[in-house]
Amino acid sequence: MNIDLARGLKSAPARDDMVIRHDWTMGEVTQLFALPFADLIHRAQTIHRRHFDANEVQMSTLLSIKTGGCPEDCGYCSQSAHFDTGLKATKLMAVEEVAAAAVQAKAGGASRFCMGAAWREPKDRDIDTICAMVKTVKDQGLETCMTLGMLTKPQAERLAEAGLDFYNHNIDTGPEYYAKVITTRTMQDRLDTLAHVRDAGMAVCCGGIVGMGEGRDDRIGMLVTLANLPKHPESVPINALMQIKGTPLGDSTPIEGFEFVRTIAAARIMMPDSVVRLSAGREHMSEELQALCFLAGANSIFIGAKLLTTKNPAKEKDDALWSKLGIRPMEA
Ligand code: SAM
Ligand code: DTB
Ligand code: SF4
Repeated sequence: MNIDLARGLKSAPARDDMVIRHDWTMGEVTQLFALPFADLIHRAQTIHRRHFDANEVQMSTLLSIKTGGCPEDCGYCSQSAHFDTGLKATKLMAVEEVAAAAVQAKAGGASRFCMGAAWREPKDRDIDTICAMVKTVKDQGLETCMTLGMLTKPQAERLAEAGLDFYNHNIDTGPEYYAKVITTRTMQDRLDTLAHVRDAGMAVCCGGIVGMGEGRDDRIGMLVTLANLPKHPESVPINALMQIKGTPLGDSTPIEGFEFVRTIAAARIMMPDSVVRLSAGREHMSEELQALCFLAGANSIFIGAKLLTTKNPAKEKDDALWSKLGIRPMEA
């Protein structure tokens, strides 16, 4: 194997791309982002092919099991009670409704079923119902993922015992920009929850959002924080902001396409063993931009026409794209 060829450029950081690292610096990742586009993609694709089948994409479906009325003030979110977004709040869904949605998700080609609740944190009295949801989804032969807000250690242990495979809890942005986005909980609160999830033995799904008015340094800060965790998240969702009218970030300047692809490529290079998810935002992306994201090392997506409260491409449109690109679903 020709490592120099894989690096592609003399100005690339002189560290071995074969090693899984947890000591990334802002300076090194700034250099990565500044590479000529072809060199960056070549390096990301080379690493991608060492760790994954480059034509396989992991496919998850999302279900909002409790929508709206959330006490947190995340400036991007349709579900925060702090902003008037016109969203109707609901109670926690019944286990049978979740089971029916899981059957549909499986039929639609998903291998993982992700359940999201608009909570700051689950109440202990809801945990039995949540665990019953995990069991019923697993019975369909699907992997399970939940995103319910912050967890205590005992709550994380209960979810792990119930068989929950993944827990999603995003850091959302870089440390410097964080307070401009959320004031009701800190980055450290999030890192504490991630530690409870890890200690309980579940796989971690953790990433963030771009296109919230942050700078490249903030995107780099987010990736450095993720890649320097004691263990890389198994799944790293990179969401392009779905702009929501009525939220403070609803009028943010959308991220430029090549900058989004660079963010995906850097995530792939920094976390070679992780599945990188081209997460929210596909609805507004061209087929060509999505293809560039896959070339840059994205290998996971949400399928199904709805994310939590916003749109995602329809199955027919996605199936046509997979066929044009020769993409196959990754088995669980
Ligand atoms: N309430 C829980 C929490 O925030 O911890 C779980 C659900 S929350 C909707 C999960 C993640 O979805 C957020 O952390 C954020 O990264 C992402 N998200 C929410 N709204 C979004 C939007 N409008 N565009 C892109 N990503 C979004
Ligand atoms: C993640 O990183 N993205 C998903 C999932 N984790 C829970 C959520 C995207 C939400 C997009 C906005 C909405 O549909 O409300
Ligand atoms: Fe609530 Fe989660 Fe939305 Fe923040 S992202 S307002 S915690 S639902």
